[in-house]
Amino acid sequence: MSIIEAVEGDITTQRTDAIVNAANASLFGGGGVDGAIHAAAGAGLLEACRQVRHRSWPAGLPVGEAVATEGFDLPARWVIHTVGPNAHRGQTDPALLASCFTRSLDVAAELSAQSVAFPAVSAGAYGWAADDVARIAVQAVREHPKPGIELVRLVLFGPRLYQTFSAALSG
Ligand code: AR6
Repeated sequence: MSIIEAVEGDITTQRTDAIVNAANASLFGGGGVDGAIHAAAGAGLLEACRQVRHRSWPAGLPVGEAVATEGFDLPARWVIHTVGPNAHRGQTDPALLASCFTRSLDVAAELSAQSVAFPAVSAGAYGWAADDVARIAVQAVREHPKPGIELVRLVLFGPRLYQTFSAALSG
């Protein structure tokens, strides 16, 4: 039985085995949580992402897919990169967003991670409404078998997002 919790905070400081990055298809960094993770992890993360592209995803990581690198200078051992659907490009299918959470948990389980922290994937630059992200994230995490994963922590940037996710978790 895993614990699923919401906290307000910065995902880059989380001491979970893995943190999830709301990346873009290039995996070469960006703004928002992606920029914060790359800044905190150091240059090794970008180099590892380049290797992932070269070896596994030469055309870029598809929306709803997830892939892991080491965490380099982060407290977390692993970064699991996922690409959320971009509402501004008409990517509004909830299954795509649910897949980000499901596939990230698949990857975490493959790594034998016992704890995983997620940001609110697609709730920033990619334009999804926070309450939709919260509902879809909570449902996807609850429904996943989470083998070996004891803790899933949803890390929300700011009090409003934290309240939105707390409400979804208590529903
Ligand atoms: N810790 C936790 N959450 C954060 C942090 C942080 N340090 N910084 C921002 N957030 P976004 P997206 C929240 O835009 O919508 C990037 O440029 C933020 O408040 O980071 O999936 C990528 O390269 C929001 O609630 O991700 C892509 O191009 C949530 O993280 C694109 O943005 C997600 O916002 C991805 O857009």
